[in-house]
Amino acid sequence: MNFNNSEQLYKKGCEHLVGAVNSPVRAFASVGGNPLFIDKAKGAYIKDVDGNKYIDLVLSYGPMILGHRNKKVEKAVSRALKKGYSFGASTNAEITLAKIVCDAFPGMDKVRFVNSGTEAVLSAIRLARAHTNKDKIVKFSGCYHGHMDAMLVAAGSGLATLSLPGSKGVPAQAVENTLIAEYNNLESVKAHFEKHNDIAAVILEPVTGNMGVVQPTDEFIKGLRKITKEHGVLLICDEVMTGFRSKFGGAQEIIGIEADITCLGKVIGGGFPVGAYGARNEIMENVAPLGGMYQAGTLSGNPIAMAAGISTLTELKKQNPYNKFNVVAERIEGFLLKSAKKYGVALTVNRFGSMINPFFTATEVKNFTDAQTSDTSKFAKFFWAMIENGVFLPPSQFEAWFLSSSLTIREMKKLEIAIDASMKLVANSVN
Ligand code: HOZ
Repeated sequence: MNFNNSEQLYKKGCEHLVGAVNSPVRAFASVGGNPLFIDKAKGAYIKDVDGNKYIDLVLSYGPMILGHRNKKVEKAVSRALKKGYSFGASTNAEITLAKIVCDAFPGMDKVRFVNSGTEAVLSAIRLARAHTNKDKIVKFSGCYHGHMDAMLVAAGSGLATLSLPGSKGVPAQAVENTLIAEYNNLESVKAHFEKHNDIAAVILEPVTGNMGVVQPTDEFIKGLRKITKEHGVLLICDEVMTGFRSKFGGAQEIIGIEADITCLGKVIGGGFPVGAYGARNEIMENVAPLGGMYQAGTLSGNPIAMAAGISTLTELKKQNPYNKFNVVAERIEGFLLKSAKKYGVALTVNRFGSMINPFFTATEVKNFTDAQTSDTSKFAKFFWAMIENGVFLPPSQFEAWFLSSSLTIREMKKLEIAIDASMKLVANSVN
């Protein structure tokens, strides 16, 4: 496979971009080599600037749930473009998307659109503090909630990929109200509740994607909902990845809980920059202009992004691909486990709906400590072998693979062959 054009763009990109990327996970730092530069994508496939074509399991880290350039979304975006790109004033499209989102989440009467998942979380945390008049936030190690200062502690995603415990440039005061607990360990939360009476909220990815895919046990998630209610502490579900992806009503619909505040992003923008946070009226009424919690944005509710979101969610509801996702993910899990067994590679596979990923460890992965037992050098070899076999994966052991409704039996056959060849290479290069 030839990557000459990507190599050249990488060198050129390094002159004026940091590491030639605009987000560190894209830098291939933990798998070695230089990032691929993308030319275009369609359906289940993505093509790099050297003309190499891959089945895309990155899907822009989640948003492209219908595959790339869905015809209906393209039409809706083109129509919106003809009317203007940004107005700095309200539009009917915002009301339409707000209704679709609030109807999907029973715990949400009102929603505020922002431009990214990071913005959604930082606003949700401010809102929780405004509503409770308390400051502390309980966060779980391995959960990633974007790059606001207070959440860059024991975070997954890029920090885990780069093996960074936290970020430079975050003042100690910015994280002194962040309390860290262990995912799937209710006792670790109770310990904080016993010690502190100024906790505003507990935030979590109800199913994680940023330390790889990890599901909560029923006891953990139901217990968390119960004790937060008992203590008058808000439960914030960061469903930036899982919202509309696991199910139309997010992971909450599957695991049977209702958050006090839900954060969304990715799928709700259909590939355009959108985030959102929403809650019951009594909570959202704290937000300006109704209340005294300030949060704003020039491009928030951007008409093009709203059009993409409305058409993506409308099409998603029509396709209802959630059963298909389970079947496809189960088959991919089967391919991974079968080839790992065949070649004697220790492997654990976690999946939830259309999110799946293998951990190169024999340990069952229930939290960040378990996830970190993965052999990341094996993942790096697997990653490049998959590239050579025409599959684009996130360049990190700790990022979920995403499925789109564009995958067909044809891609499944290719995936089976690619996984088998890549696992063989991992086994051979280790032994
Ligand atoms: N936050 C996304 C999922 N971990 C990845 C996007 C990025 O960091 O580039």
